[in-house]
Amino acid sequence: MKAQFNKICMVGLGYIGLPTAVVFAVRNINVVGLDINQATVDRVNAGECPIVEPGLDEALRRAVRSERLRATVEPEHADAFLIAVPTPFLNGDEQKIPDLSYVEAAARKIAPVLKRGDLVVLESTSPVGATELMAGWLAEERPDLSFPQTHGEDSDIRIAHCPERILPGHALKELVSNDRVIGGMTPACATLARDLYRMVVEGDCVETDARTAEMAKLTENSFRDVNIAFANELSLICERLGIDVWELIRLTNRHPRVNILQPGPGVGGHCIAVDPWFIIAQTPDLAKIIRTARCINDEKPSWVVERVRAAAARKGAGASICCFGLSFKPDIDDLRESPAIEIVERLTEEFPGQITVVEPHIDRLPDRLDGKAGLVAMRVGIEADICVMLVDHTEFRNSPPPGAAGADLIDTRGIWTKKP
Ligand code: SAJ
Repeated sequence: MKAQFNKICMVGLGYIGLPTAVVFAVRNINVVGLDINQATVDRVNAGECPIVEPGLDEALRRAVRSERLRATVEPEHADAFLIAVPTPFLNGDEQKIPDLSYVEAAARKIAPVLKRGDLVVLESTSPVGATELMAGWLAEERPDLSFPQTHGEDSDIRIAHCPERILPGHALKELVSNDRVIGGMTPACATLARDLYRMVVEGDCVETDARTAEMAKLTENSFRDVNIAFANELSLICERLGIDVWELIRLTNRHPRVNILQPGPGVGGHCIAVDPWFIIAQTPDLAKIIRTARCINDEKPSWVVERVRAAAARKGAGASICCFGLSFKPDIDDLRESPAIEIVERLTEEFPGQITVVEPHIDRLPDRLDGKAGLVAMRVGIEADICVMLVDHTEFRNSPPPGAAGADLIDTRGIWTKKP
């Protein structure tokens, strides 16, 4: 079996696939990006970056100019196929069950161009067993080739799961420096996938089986979710007991074996609030802490709204309310699945005409808030009767707390209440 990768096909040119394709291409590996969206393909081929990620613009331009990277909507031959397509919930958010239809569509799409010796890697965050399902879909399409589930180490096609673990905003660096968990359907599958990743990864590439690799990714994000939920629960308890939770955490974290994360207005983004449900869906009777943590974090926006409601009652009718920050975490412009947006939207319904927002990373409010709230400059926002800190952007951290006489400050990030 060859370990020679002359050409790689990246399936899905989104937040993970595109930076991954670029990282391989700038290291002089031929990459073809396969996507279902013609507009994305056209933009990539024009050297234009369709997503916001520091440094990606320039690297993409270089990759396309050097002819190492191009994009297409039609599958073509390659030596390795890396699949990074969405794995959302089935039927939207109602049922928290993973939807593998994009993975299935991607597998069936590349199946016709597979040839003996090829490697197929699933990178999408997936429930345990998804890699085996993918192998099944490929085998259905290509009865002329052998696959690891039936032929083990003698299979024509090698299959592995290698979950991405990059932090949005640090993609180009983390794609290279992070360790990778490489789960093969057989040991030979893992070894071949490791050879591929070693071409660009400077961290360790650790081999395991596919199911463990799937669970590793879900575990990492569930670990973070559970730990944020612990901090969020503490913030509720401390509020009731009249204790500053931020000071409490700073003090307890001085213990050599305690490291509590930070409370906030809730957990946003597309990963940490989603991936734990993949574990819960498969083992609902066992995943008790994981489920409880999800619920605690999902309920936090309601708690923030309740606190604003109480402040508004104190201030009297028509009090002006300014919310600081909309993105799902600091110093980015990514508003998707942001608890701050959920909070602001609920406040605009309850207090129409009274809400303004300060968000230095955007020029206009998202459609769902358009016409319901005003986007204002910081100097205007700090004059509000009630100021609600939702996202601890550096710009906010570096500014003094709002100073309007008698203003009510609701600080979900602990940057206005910090003691020296
Ligand atoms: N948050 C808190 N308190 C904290 C830390 C985070 O409330 O102490 C909130 C943030 O404000 C945000 C949410 O959690 O709303 C998630 O932010 P994050 O920075 O923890 O994580 P993501 O979603 O940007 O990226 C995560 C990362 N996973 C882990 O750190 C275990 C990243 O490495 C993964 O690649 C990514 O999910 C993914 O794609 O799965």
